[in-house]
Amino acid sequence: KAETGISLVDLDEDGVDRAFRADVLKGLRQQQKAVPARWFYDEEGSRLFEQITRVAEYYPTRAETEILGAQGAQFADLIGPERAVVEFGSGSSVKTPLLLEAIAPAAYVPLDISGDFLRQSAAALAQKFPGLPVYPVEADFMRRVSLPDEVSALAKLGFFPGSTIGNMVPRTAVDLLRSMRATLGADEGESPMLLIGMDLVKDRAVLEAAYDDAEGVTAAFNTNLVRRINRELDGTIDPAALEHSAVWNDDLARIEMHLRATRDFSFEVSGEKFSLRKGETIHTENSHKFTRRSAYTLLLAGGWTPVRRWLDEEERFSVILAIA
Ligand code: AVJ
Repeated sequence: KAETGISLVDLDEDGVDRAFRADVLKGLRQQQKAVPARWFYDEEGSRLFEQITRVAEYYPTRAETEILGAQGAQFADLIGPERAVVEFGSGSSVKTPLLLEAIAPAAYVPLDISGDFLRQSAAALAQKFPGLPVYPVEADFMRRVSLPDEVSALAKLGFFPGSTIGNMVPRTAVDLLRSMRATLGADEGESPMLLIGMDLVKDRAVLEAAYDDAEGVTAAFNTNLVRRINRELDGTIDPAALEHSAVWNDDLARIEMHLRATRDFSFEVSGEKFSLRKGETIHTENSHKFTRRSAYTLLLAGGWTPVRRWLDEEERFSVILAIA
């Protein structure tokens, strides 16, 4: 069952996403210019991300998929078949089926702010798992979400793969983990569980290569943000004046992606004037990496107690099961 509801995307009279414009203008007014990473994912950005997951240097998707494929029997043991799986995000066509096959849950509830994408992937999954009730919910999962009545009596398993938690600074990540507790009913009935992918700290060269592949797919993904700003927000940014940069920040244990000005230049976005000096950057993404302890500390701060942790064969990526 998938009903069309009111879109959560707030468009102005010209069809421009107000939140996108507000985030971009606010970010460009800062001393260190920045645009939140969530705005990468327009149609072209989502296509480029898919392509990133297939480049040789970008190991996280392959490593996590390996874990999900290899540990199904243990997931089934620890999680059981009685829960509703609540996925934070629309679900990937590869990882989600691995989990659903392994535990054969009572229901599947994907949550996503983008209704079109959500309904598409929910329909594909419902086809692949004919006996499985699927209840897509169009919602911003950064806040507490009301789940459908059909799953109110079931215990929940939250699923948050991809190390997407790593795109948030710790304060935001803790807020999200606490919202997940509330969404999954931590204070009602049986304690919810959470299965979460968290990428690991490793050799700097391996990390930097994963975010600056030789084919230039990640560079294109980064620069696509500028093309989106130009198209949707009347931007006049010359994409050729910006170069992709991916650098490991060792103090904060994260890869930072920036777009760096190769010369001084000025530009406009939505009629507002901005300028960059040669060498200045627009910060476009953080991708935090974790150790066993830093992952556990973050989860505990968000109200989740780690139960079990799995790694891929090469020990590049972790999947952690936690309980509220
Ligand atoms: C899917 C958001 C986790 O941070 O590794 C890939 C996005 N950015 N290459 C990541 C991404 C550049 C990815 N996440």
